[in-house]
Amino acid sequence: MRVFIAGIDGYLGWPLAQYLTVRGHEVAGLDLLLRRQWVEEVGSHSALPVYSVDERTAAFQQRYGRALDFRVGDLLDYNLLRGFLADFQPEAIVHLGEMPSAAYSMIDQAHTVFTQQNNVTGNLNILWAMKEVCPQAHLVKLGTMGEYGTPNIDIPEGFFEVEFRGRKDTLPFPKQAGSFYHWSKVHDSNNTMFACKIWGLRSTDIMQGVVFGTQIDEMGSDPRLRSRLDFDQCFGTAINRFCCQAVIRHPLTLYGQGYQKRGFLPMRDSMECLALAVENPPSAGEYRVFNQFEECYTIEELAYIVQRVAADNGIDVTIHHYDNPRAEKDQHYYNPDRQRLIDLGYKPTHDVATEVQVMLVDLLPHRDRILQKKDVLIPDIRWDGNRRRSEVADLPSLP
Ligand code: USQ
Repeated sequence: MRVFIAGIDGYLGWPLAQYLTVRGHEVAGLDLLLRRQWVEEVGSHSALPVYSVDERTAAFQQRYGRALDFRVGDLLDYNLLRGFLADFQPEAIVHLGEMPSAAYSMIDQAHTVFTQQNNVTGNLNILWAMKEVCPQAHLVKLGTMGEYGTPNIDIPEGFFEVEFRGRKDTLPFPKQAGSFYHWSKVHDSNNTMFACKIWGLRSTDIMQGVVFGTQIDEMGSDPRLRSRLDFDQCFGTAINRFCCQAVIRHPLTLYGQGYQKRGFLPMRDSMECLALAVENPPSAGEYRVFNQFEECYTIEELAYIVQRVAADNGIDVTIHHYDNPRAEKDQHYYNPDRQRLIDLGYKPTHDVATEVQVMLVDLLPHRDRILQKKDVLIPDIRWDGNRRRSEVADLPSLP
């Protein structure tokens, strides 16, 4: 299939271009390279070196024997996007081209507005361009499990049957997002659902959990083909941060008690799930939702896994509870469904420890890069709007 990736330079976009190519698809993509700038803006850099677009595409050509149509450009430039899609005529569009950080969206008014304008407008541009130049294409839209929040009931895949005052209907499951970033994804979901209804577009909205990992097998050992791996408070996700902290023996930063539960999945599972979605499109006019994660864990459970695997590698690392900069429930019920991808053939790996071992081996040679920027490990962006570094909290000591 011809697959267009919006956000082809990103943490997931770059490996996905390779994964889909190996599966025989023809890939093209657009990226404004903003992720590189945002990470720099928050005072950090990727733990794994990130190569220039020319270096990345040269390595791609060498390994996969074909050129990659990777263009630097903005999704907010409608004519550029529309023209690219009109030329390429994708059968699928994977939309990974958004600002992905909850903390970044909470910095101040300007970052909130930027996040929502960038994300919502970019997605609307894709929907309009699809309608105008490739209405048969399938939009695989990256949403987030964080759209649902943490309700005190099970979380279905997008829709649920409700009975109210004696009448029944199947309705979108209520969204209770936890940051302005997560709300931008809710707005995208609503706009996408509406566009499918009125224009007959087809879309899979992926409610993805927190992704972790440094590599997929397809990349081989060429460092130019590796993805980035962030560890700052904005763009580093929990397990990625914990692994970077472990290799420099920085205490693992649990926010609050650490009982927050989320769905997590390794990068390799994320690739498989996205490919399964691409290769099994819905019918015209259908908007469907997949919850995409491997398993649910508390943050504390994950910190223990990283601590144990680090110890197996001769690295002793402690775990500290920091006062939580976010407004989120610490103890809560969490039971989301994830059946649809399994029905399409997804086999969850259930092995965080094996993946963490791979990550530690990949990160150890870059210890000095992480050490250079270790100040970004303690969060100071707070959901109450008052910027202040989190301190080690007076919480029950660990067993
Ligand atoms: N957390 C810690 N310590 C840390 C970092 C995070 O305890 O050092 C906790 C947070 O308080 C939160 C949980 O770990 O409860 C997850 O935080 P995260 O930073 O790993 O992930 P999050 O901010 O939720 O966002 C990430 C991606 C986002 C994606 C989302 C999926 O950045 O793009 O949408 O995961 S989900 O969490 O399911 O909404």
